[in-house]
Order: sequence, then C-alpha cells, then structure tokens
Amino acid sequence: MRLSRYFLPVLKETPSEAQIVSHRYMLRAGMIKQSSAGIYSWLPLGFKVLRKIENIVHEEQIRAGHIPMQMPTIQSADLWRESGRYDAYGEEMLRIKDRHDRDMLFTPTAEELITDVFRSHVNSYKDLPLTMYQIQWKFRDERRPRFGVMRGREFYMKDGYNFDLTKEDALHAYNRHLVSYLRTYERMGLQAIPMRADGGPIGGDYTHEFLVLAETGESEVFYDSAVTDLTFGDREIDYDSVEQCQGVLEEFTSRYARTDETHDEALFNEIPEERRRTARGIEVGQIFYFGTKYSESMNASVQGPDGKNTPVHMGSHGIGVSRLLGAIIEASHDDKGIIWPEGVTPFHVGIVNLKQGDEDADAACDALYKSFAALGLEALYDDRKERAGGKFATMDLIGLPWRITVGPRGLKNGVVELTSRRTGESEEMPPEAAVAKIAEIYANHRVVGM
Ligand code: 5CA
Repeated sequence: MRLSRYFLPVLKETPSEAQIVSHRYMLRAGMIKQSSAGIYSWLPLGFKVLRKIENIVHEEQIRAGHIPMQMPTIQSADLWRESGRYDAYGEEMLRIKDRHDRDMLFTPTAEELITDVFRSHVNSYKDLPLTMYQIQWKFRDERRPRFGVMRGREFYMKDGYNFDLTKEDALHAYNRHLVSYLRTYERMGLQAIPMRADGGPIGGDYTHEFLVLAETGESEVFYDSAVTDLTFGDREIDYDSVEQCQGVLEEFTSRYARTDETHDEALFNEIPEERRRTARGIEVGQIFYFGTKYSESMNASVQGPDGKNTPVHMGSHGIGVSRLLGAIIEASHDDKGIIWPEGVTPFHVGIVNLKQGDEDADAACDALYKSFAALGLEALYDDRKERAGGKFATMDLIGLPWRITVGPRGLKNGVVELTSRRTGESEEMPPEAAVAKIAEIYANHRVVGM
C-alpha cells in the first residue's frame, strides 16, 4: 500500500478522553473512530489488525477440529424466554421491537440460538461430538463502556459451543479449547494465563478466564509467579487425544491462579511468599463447561447407545477478538507508539523514502515494494512529500515491526537501512538482503491480511 493513497488519519494531539495507552494509540494511529459510547468504526488500519487476529483465531479453531458457522446478530426473544435468560440478562441486553411489535434482541452471546440449531438437526449420539463456533459482533449495554475497544458495547467475539454425550466428553472439549487458546494467544505475541474464574450470567462453576497481565487491566488477579514461566511453544498436540489435552490443562492450571471472584486467601498463603503475586489483568477469553443447563431447559437431547433420550452436555468458549487489539497494545508499546508483534502487524514492513522525487530513491523504493508484493508480504510505502522526521514519527506510532529507510546517500553505496521497531537497532545492507531478511522473519508468521 502506498501511504499517499491510503486512509490513515493520524492525530498529532493526544485525545483527552482516552485514559489508557492502547486507547490513545488506537485513536492517534487512526485505527478506530468512536461513533457513540462504546461503539466504533474500524478505520482501515484497525480493521486490518482485527482481520489478522480473526484469521489466527479461525486457523487455531479449525486446527482443533471446530467447525466455523455464523448466526444472526438480531434474535427473537422467544428462544431466550425458553432458557429463562430473557429476564435474567437484565439491562445489559439491548431489546428491540420489530414492526409487528415482536420482541427481538441484539445477541450478547448465542447459547440459545446454537442450542436451537442443534436440537432441530441432531437426534443421535452418533453425530457427536460436535463443536461449532462463529466470530460475530455482539452487543452488551455495558454500564460503563470505557478504554476504547477494551470494554465496548458493540464488540467482536469468537464464541464456540460444544455438544457431547457425556460429561467426560464435554470435559475433553473444554480441555481442547484450553489448548487451542494457549496456541492462539501465543501466536499473537501474548502470554495469557488461564485462571479459575466465576461463571457469571453464562453459568456453571467449571470455568477459566485467560488473562493478560497489564497494569491497566480491569480484573484483580492472584497467582503463583511460577505460572508465568510456562509457554506452549510450537509443540504438536493431537487434539483428539484425551490424555494429551488433559496433560496440558494440568500443566497450565495446577498452580494457583485466580481472579478476585474465586480468590481464596488461605490457599494463596500456602504459596511460598516470594512467589505470591497480586496484579491486574485483561480478560481476553473464557471457557465454560455448564453441563445440561441449556439442553434441559431447551429440550436438546440425543438418543444414546442404550436407545434412551438424554440431554447433551455443553460448554461455551469465548475469545474477545476486538478487545485483543487493546490487550496487545497494552502489552507491547513504548513512548513513541505501538510495537506490533509479527503475527498481527497490519503491514509486514514499512518503506520510508527520505527524498521523494529523487529518481534513484523513488526507483529503489518501487523495486522494494514490488519485491515484497511478489513474496506475498505487505509493505506500507511512505511515498508522501514530507520531511523524514514526520515519516519516522508516523511509522513509530503505527508500530510496524520493521522499517526500511531509503535515501540517495545510502543508495550511492548500494545500501538501505533496516530498522527494528522493538530494539531501535539499524543495519545497512543491499536492498535485496533487506528483502531476504524480512522474508525469513515472516516465514513463521504467515497470516493473510486485507
Ligand atoms: N458465551 C460465552 C463464551 S462464548 C461468553 O459470552 N463469554 S464471555 O462473556 O466471557 O465473553 C467472551 C469474551 O469476550 C471475554 O473473555 C472478553 O474477552 C470479551 N468481552 C466480553 N465483554 C466485552 C466487552 N464489553 N467489550 C469487549 N470485549 C468483551
């Protein structure tokens, strides 16, 4: 993309309404624009990162054997009356009437709808296990929408639902989700720690939240510092293996790590004092096993091997896709701007032309731009007639992890400059070497964009 033809409305001033760094940088980098409280337009740069995050979530869900689908945002109240949640959900639910005066609502989550899909089409245990998911906009009329995309009213969520014959099978689905989430967050450059949590309006007491540690997080958390030493890495997991998934769950959840809702001071004090931590975290996902709560109230059952009808065991599993942008920025920035991890960066590399209009510099930048395109890598080429300082400030703010600087002086010696946004270190090399190095860096981060 040539910056002169892109839409990147960067702000010079720090917006006064933004209290935390991710919100400030998302506004300043022209990623989002507030439309009303807790509701945002996703401008091109923000939309691009949202899509990359969404694509990672899809890839990891599909790898775990889960099936993508899509349900409507506007739903009839009738289903929610069946489950008893139409009244129970309270003021967070946005209620709407259609022209026939029928009660509708904007989906805050989708247990009812998926259960209705299931009961209409599945009758036998032979069709189980089954896990389907969607990535869809949700609406919750939060009392205090704040911190930009962190606590929106409209937000983008991956919500997945498993249907199983037995509790054991459903717990395997739970564990499988835990494993797939660990992989998902690590691919985004995040450490998200599974913590014992509370079921809230979704229900069930078998639930973990995934938390990214950050001072600006809304949740108070308590944990044994040993949990921060764990990484999933690139180990291969057979998602069908009950033992392997159970093993990962035990490895990642056997140490103390809890949100304030489930915190137990006496248990916490059993941890050696030097490992006891109290901190704040951002909740980027939650998994639930709630048994037959919805299948019983909504009559979703299958015929078991013994010929008897039995309600299915269910769980639901969410990832805060739009919230993740904020969480990643909170975890990765400096005083100049965002520092995107390679896995989610909107463009793989920035090209800064120090002297737009100079024949050699223009030609070298064009050649670089074309080389990246041929490799399937996305470059953002700052081809504006602006001073170098302004171009660097924009690149630093929007946080592309790698920048190539091209100027007539370097070109006379056959070199351009390759700079890491994270370390600030620069290296001079021929343009072809810079392209090869960028290609090598991204060999392990193949995520398509838009
Ligand atoms: N049905 C279940 C799982 S599919 C569910 O709704 N779970 S949830 O309530 O925990 O939401 C899933 C994730 O969505 C949360 O972990 C959080 O990361 C994100 N989320 C929840 N509320 C908001 C909000 N107001 N703004 C942004 N993200 C949110």
